[in-house]
Amino acid sequence: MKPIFKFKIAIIIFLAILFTGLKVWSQPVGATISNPIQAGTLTPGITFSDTKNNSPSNGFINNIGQASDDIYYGFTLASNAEVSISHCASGFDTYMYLLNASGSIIASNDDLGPLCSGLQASIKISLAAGAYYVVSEGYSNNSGAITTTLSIPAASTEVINVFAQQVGQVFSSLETSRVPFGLLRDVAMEQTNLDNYNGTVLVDSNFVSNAEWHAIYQTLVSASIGNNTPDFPEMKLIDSLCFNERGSGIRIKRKSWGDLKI
Ligand SMILES: [Ca+2]
Ligand SMILES: [Ca+2]
Repeated sequence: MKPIFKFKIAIIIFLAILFTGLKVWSQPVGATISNPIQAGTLTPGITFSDTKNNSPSNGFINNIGQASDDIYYGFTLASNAEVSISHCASGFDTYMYLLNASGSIIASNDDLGPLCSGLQASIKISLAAGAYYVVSEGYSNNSGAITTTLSIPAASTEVINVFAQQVGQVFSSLETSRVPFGLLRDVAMEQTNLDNYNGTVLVDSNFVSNAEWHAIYQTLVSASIGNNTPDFPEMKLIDSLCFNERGSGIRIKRKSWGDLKI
């Protein structure tokens, strides 16, 4: 073989290795079960949502199920829960698989699942605590933007309802509209002793920890009674608006409603 041919062959081999290496290296997160998009440990009442396009040009590859490229998500359950997984917000015919920690398929859906009315896939299933994977892809070889959402129900709803029913029976004869400010401490699910924060004990600061503040606020929310109750924003909204504005413990500054003194 002439030296020039050897040189050409070496170049071709080098380019082939380089191309293959780049292809593997350029696979996006979510292309394989070993490198899934992490949804983390699902939080009760909080929806995880992510949109990715499984078009072949985006580098997700076809490992499982339909002929289209797969997008892998990983999530964990801290305890047993009913998990809702949906593609409802996607704009084309999708398909979905739910895998256990070993990668075995434990559920799948094409159309008309429990959460979506059309060609978008969805699954609603009770699962034990542990790690799972969701595969989002298109039916057959369809591709496009797929919005995958994961959620578990708010954990405290049932407890609050039971508590509210019992309190409602106790105070059924109370004329709630006459309760000043719509707050009655006797009906509250007290998560802290409010007397510790009534201002009668003078201290050099009214600083409370994040956990104490949550306990105070949630106690006040649960003291709501009647139809003249103030509008309490959800705790997560309070968190997002308040704590990034919180000063040195002198007061809590709210973006929309002025200062809240406690
Ligand atoms: Ca596939
Ligand atoms: Ca479908």
